[in-house]
Amino acid sequence: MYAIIGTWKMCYDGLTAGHALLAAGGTAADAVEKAITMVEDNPAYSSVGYGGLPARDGHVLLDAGWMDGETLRYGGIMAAENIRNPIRAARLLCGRETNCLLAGRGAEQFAVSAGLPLRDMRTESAMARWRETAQTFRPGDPLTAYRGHDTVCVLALDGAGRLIAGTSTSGLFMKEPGRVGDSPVVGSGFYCDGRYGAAAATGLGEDVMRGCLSYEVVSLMRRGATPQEACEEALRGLSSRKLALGEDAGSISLIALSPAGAFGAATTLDVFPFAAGSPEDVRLLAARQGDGRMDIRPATAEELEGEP
Ligand code: SD4
Repeated sequence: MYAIIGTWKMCYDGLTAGHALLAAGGTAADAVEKAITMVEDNPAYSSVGYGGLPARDGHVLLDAGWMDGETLRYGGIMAAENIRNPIRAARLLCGRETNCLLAGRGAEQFAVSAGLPLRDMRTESAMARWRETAQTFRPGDPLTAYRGHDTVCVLALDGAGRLIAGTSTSGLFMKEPGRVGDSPVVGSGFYCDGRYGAAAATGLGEDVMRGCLSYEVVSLMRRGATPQEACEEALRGLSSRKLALGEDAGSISLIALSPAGAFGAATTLDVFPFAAGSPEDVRLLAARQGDGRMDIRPATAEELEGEP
């Protein structure tokens, strides 16, 4: 058995390439790295890697995380610049006993010392958008996890039964320099325990971290929930608490994968597209608000319109 699942339509090509690696007997780690680097390298995606939208000061600040379900070790970089493939840095940092989560300058120095390629991550179109927005942006303006600004999260299970979780993002457009979202934060943006499953989150990181949502999903799976039940229950838990506090449910989507290759997804949005691959095929699906439960079916062309 092998399986792979990733967030948003933008992961589809990478997920297909990762799926081919798994089908050929490759490792979950190589499949996750392949899928995410393809998104990072594509300047068409304005929320991940090259072409990512900048922070308020015009710098593209990258967050990425990685976790190995066999060892429970993780790695990550946060608020780092000029690393062509943040996910490769996160993967290399996973396995260290200490110094496995590096911020800013330290992350960049690590990438150089590891021989990872550097790149100026600013594209003309991202900088044009930044210049235009910067004219009217005020420091108190709210940041939102709007459409088109989404984290790529990939979870994979290989034929040897190994589970891996990876995430990569340039965070929120116009974030404050130094702001870190959930994506490199273990337990919030991602979590992976080979005995119970893997989970990852996309959406407003500040909200995701309030519920340590990825850990919560895996913890529910440890207590017997299916990945689908776990995603829905974890999201319901945080949403109802937020509603009780007089807030709205916010913008959060979750994915999960079990050690048997079953997957789940849940969202507070109307529609959350994602891709999932099993030995049969790779499919573009969507989670939607159903009748008390999530409705998971193939994504329609209409639902995918305008999606990254
Ligand atoms: C963050 N979780 O930096 C990321 C952004 C995201 O959909 O996933 N947006 O908070």
